[in-house]
Amino acid sequence: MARLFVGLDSSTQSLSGILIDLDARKVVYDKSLNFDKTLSHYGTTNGTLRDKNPLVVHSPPLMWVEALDVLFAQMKRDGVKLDQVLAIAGSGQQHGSVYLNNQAAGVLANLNPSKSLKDNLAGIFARPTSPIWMDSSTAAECAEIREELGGIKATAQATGSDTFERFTGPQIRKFFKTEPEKYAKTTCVALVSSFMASIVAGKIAPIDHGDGAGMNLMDIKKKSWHGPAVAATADGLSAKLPPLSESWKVVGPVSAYFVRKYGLNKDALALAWSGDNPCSVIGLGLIESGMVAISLGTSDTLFGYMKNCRVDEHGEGHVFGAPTGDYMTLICFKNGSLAREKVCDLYGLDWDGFNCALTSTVAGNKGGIMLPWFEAEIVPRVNKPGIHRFDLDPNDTSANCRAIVEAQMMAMRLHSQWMGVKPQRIYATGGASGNAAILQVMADVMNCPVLRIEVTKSAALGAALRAAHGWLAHEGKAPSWDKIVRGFSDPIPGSEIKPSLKAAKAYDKLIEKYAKCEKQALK
Ligand code: XUL
Repeated sequence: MARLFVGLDSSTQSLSGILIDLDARKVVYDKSLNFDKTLSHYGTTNGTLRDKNPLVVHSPPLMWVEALDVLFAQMKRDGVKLDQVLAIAGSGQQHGSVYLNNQAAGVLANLNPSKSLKDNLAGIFARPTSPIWMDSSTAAECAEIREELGGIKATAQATGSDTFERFTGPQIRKFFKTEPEKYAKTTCVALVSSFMASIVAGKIAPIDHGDGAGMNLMDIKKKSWHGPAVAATADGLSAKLPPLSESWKVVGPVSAYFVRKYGLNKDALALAWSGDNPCSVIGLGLIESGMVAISLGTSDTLFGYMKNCRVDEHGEGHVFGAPTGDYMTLICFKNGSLAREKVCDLYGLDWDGFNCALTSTVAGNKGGIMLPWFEAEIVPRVNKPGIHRFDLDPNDTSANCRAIVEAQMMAMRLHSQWMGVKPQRIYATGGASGNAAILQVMADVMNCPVLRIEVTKSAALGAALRAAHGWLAHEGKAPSWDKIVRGFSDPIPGSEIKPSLKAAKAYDKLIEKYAKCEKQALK
C-alpha cells in the first residue's frame, strides 16, 4: 500500500494542502484555497485586515479554522484516500500569534463533528484577531526588549535575531501594554503553526524550534524559552507559552473530529507544525552545509541550511531552527523585484530591454555602483529611502540596469558573510528566477553555480516531507534526510549557470568598493 502523507500550509493568503506518495516520490494531490475568494465573509484583502494605521496588519484566526474544514471537505470530495494517510504536518506563516483563553484546551479535546470547526472553536479566543508578520507597529516594544537584553548583539546572540517589529515577542508586548484585560484572559499564546497543529491534534500543540526562533523569546542555542527575554516581554508570559519541541514531535493521533467527519485514519499521526521558511528549507532539499536558496520575489530572500548556530551580530539576518534539528538562516532584502521594476520603468524598458542591457555590459560595470534603496531597506538597515550612484552616469540606461542587479547580488554576498558558509550551490526560485541574465550576475558575484528550482509549494511540500520523516522516526526507522527529500525537488535539468572566472575576479575587487559606498551612504 502506498505510504501517503499530508502537508498543509497556512500562509498569509491561502491554505494549501498537498499529498505525497513517499515511495513514488510524487506529489499526488495539490489544492489551495484563497481566503479572500473562498471565505470572503471575513472581508480580508490578501488574507489580511487593514487598520487605519497602515503599520497594523492582522488576520482573523477563525478564517484559518474555517479554511481547514473547507479544505478537508474538498479533499474528501476529490477522492483523496484520507483513510490511508499515515501522518499530517504543516507549515504556517511565521511570527503571527493567536491568543487563546481558558476554554481552548477543553474545546480542542472535544471537537464535535456534527458542528463545523468554526462553531466549535468560536469561543476560544482571548483576542479576536491575530497580528501577522506584515505588522510593523511595534518599534517601541522592539526598542524596550532590546534594551532590556543589552542591545542588538546581545539580543541576537540570545534569541537568534535582533528584535524585529513582526517578531512575536514585541507583538505580545504591545498587546500586554495596550490591552491588559484581554492579555490577562489569555492562557496560551500560540503561533499560527502551533495553533493549526492544535486543531489537527485536538490539543494544545507545542511550538517547534523552527518557528519558536522567530519570536525573540527562544534561547537559540539551548532551544528552550529564554528567561530574560520572556521576562522583558510581558508579565506572566512564561505560564502562557506552550512547550517547545523538535519539529518531528508527534503531538498525538489526529483528532477524532477529522476521523469521523472526513474519514481520516484514526492512527494517522498529527505532527508539530513549523514556520513556512523552515518548511521550505526541507521542501527545497537544503539539508547540507553550503546549500543556499535565493528567492527573487517582491523582496529577495536568501536562506539556507546551517549546521552550527552562528548569529549575525549586526542584527540584520535571522537564525531559526531547521526541521533537521540543526539551524537555518534567513536574510530578507526589501528592494528586490520591486526595485528592478522601478529601474525598468525609470528607463522606459520592458524585460527584454532590461536583459539586453545586462548582457551588453561588462561584469564590474566599469566601477559604476548604485545603491537601489527605492524603499526603506531591511539589509542593510536603511530608514531613509533613496538612490545613490557612485561613478555611474544616471543617463546611461544599460549601466544602470547592470548596476542594480550587481548591487543586489553584492549586498547578498556582503551581508551573508556572517554565516561563515561559502555557498556551494545556489538554488534560485521565485518570479525573477526565470531570468538567465540576472542569474548569471548572481553566479558571477557569488562565484558559485546557480541552479533553477521550481517548487511552487515548497512550504507545503516541506511539511509533507516532515510528516514522512516524523512517521518513520516514530516507527523507529530513523531515516536520513537525504533519503526523504531525494527526487522531490530536483533542480530544473540543464538550468545550471556557472560563474565566469574573469567576472568573479572583477567582483572580488568591486565588492570592496561597494562596501565602502554602503558605509558612506549610511553615514
Ligand atoms: C520571515 C517572514 C515571512 C513570513 C511569510 O521572517 O516574516 O517570510 O514567514 O509567511
